[in-house]
Amino acid sequence: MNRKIDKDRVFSERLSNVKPFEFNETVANVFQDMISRSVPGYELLLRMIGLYAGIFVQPGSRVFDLGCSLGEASLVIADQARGRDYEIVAVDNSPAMIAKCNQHEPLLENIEWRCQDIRQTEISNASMVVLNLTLQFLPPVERQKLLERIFQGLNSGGILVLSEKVVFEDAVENERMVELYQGFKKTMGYSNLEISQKRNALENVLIPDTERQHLKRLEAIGFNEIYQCFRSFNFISYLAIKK
Ligand code: GEK
Repeated sequence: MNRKIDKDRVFSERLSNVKPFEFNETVANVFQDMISRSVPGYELLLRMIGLYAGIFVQPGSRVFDLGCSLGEASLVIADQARGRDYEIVAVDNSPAMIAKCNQHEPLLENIEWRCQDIRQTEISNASMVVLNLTLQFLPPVERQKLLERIFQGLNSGGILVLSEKVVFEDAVENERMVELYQGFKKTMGYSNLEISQKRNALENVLIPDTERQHLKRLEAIGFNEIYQCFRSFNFISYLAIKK
């Protein structure tokens, strides 16, 4: 893959009509810059996923990277679990993202880049399932069902990595966190115009849950150990283990 990183200017010009956000070619072309400047701690999240892979990937099993975008998490997993006999199934329903994944090293033959809706992905014999900032894009009523299927498809000792943007139950706290998060984006070089247009574009596209909703759901589904291993502003990541 061409690792040259193009700068995200998708929302830099004033738009007469801000359309709902899409993972199209324009976004895919700048996605690496967009996500690393928009998600506080994105690189650390990837490093943590690699660390989990080193510990939890079981020989003979499968790893699912659901909503893989440019495949960064799969690449880190492949690096950390090298030499083990296992497969990675990396899924995204954006043809533009998967086209770019297909440009990664052909030597990564244990990764299947698949253009598919993750709601159609059959999960079985999994030792690790990654939902790194993806669940928040599914319609809320469909989240529980997907997580249940993931739980059923995980082997004993398998893990789910769930990273998400969260919303706060208390409106004042939520406003404070939005203010802090926008401040973070400014430190990453985004203008007020870019921040507000992107926020409008994501309205009704990225629908965050609360921390309580995440925890209740993971517990109800049956995950035995749930750790919140990461937090930065309104972003969290859980490591959930099936005994
Ligand atoms: C990373 N995990 O770099 N089916 C398949 N893919 C979907 C669906 C769906 N129903 N809905 C959304 N996506 C990545 C980052 S980005 C997060 C994940 C973000 C895909 C969508 O096309 C996009 O590529 C990805 O989920 C979300 O570790 O942009 O904030």
